[in-house]
Amino acid sequence: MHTIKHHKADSLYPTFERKAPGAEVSHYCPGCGHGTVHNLIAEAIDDLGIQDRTIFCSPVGCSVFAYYYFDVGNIQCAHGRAPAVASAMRRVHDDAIIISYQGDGDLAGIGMSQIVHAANRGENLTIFFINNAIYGMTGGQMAPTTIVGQKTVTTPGGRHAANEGFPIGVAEIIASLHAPVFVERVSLANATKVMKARMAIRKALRNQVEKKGFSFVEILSPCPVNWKMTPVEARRWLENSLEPVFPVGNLRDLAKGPFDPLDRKKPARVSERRIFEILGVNEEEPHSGTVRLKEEQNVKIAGFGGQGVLSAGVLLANCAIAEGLNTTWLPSYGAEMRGGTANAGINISHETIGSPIVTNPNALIVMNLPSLDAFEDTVRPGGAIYVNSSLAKRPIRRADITPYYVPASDMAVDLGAIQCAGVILLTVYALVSGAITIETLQKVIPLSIKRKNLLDLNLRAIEAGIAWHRENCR
Ligand SMILES: Cc1ncc(C[n+]2csc(CCOP(=O)(O)OP(=O)(O)O)c2C)c(N)n1
Ligand code: SF4
Repeated sequence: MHTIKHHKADSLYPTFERKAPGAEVSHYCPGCGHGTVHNLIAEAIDDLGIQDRTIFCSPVGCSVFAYYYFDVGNIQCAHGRAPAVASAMRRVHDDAIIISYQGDGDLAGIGMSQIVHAANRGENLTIFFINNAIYGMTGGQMAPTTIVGQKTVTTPGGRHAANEGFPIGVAEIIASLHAPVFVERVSLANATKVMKARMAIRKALRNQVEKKGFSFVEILSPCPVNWKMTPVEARRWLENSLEPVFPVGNLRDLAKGPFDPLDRKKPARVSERRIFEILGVNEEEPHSGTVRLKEEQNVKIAGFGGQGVLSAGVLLANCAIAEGLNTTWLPSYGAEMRGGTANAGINISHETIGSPIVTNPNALIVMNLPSLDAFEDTVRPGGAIYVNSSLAKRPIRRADITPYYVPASDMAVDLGAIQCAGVILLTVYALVSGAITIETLQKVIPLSIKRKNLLDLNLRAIEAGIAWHRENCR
């Protein structure tokens, strides 16, 4: 006799630990399609042997807690942004199998542009789009895929095309682009259709394993609770009302043949060496490794656009790299090309840096008065403020911070170029904090400044900073 043993897929956790009440059970409502799709995906992951290299991108929506279920790498993405997160991971993890799992509110509402552009780039990703024609998690509002006449919380009289537009066929939109290799719509209306869904899910994952390109599976899925039906009624409605609007079937399968819309054999990747060149970092330059930080440096450099605030930040971060330290640089600037406010946060540490954001710096370098006004209160007690006193002509108000008033713009004008003010302040910061050495600063600056006269000016700016420090800080 033939025996079939059913067991839970290895890539699903054995129990779903949740906060009580209801610990160790799925948080999905009875008859919900999410659980079915989770199973189909998990079994495919097992059978393809990819559990250890799969990264699952959870959306915002009822399936937000997919990371409680899938025993794979997990990341939870901002609403609708999973395709962008997945694309970024694609670029850095060549061998990872990356799944973006999204509802219709997430993918076709707030995230429509993300999915269209990821598909258009032909990212080698697998997208599972759970279309239940409603916003489930938030209590049944109209989704872009809600069908005409369907009653929802926000369309109590039923969706009317003249008011809310027509339901959007996302699979058709994706199939209208050149790059995707596999687009299929499936349904969970009955057991036979679930088996078809199973095959499409496997195919979409296998395509990624074989590096074939962008695969998209739209899955028509019941949401009995918000459709206000029993699970059995919901499956019937799915078949009789949803499927006619969203016909199931394959819309594209280029993965079958040799055709590769993106000519993937010749990947247009930027080499690491080129990235170093763009950043102005010399890869061959041995790290000096001489600096021992007294404490992690969280630096904010702020001023107005055109003062070289952002490039001073890049210079500092590159010096930190040259010192063999970990660093991040995160710019923030107004929409204007010139004259708007600009600031950059730079972290420097011996340890791995968790976030590039600098909210409370221990070193603030301010190039003008508005920046001093804006950021003085954010500095941590015991920190330091390096003030460009040529433009920020007031003493600092805080007593728990050490100020350094450097007339950097006047000094830079004396040298012959006002743009050098940032380098003067950076030099004073380097000498006071010890976070980077002057030798490193002198070595790194030529990597990003190619014009000889500008380079000379900047090297003289460093000398001016050293002289100011000698006269004022001893
Ligand atoms: C930026 C942002 N906007 C709105 C919300 C509220 N919100 C949470 S889930 C959701 C809709 C989810 O619907 P869908 O993607 O269809 O998934 P389902 O819950 O049906 O599985 C919305 C609008 C949010 N969390 N974040
Ligand atoms: S609200 Fe709908 S989509 Fe969400 S868990 Fe319940 S049945 Fe599933």
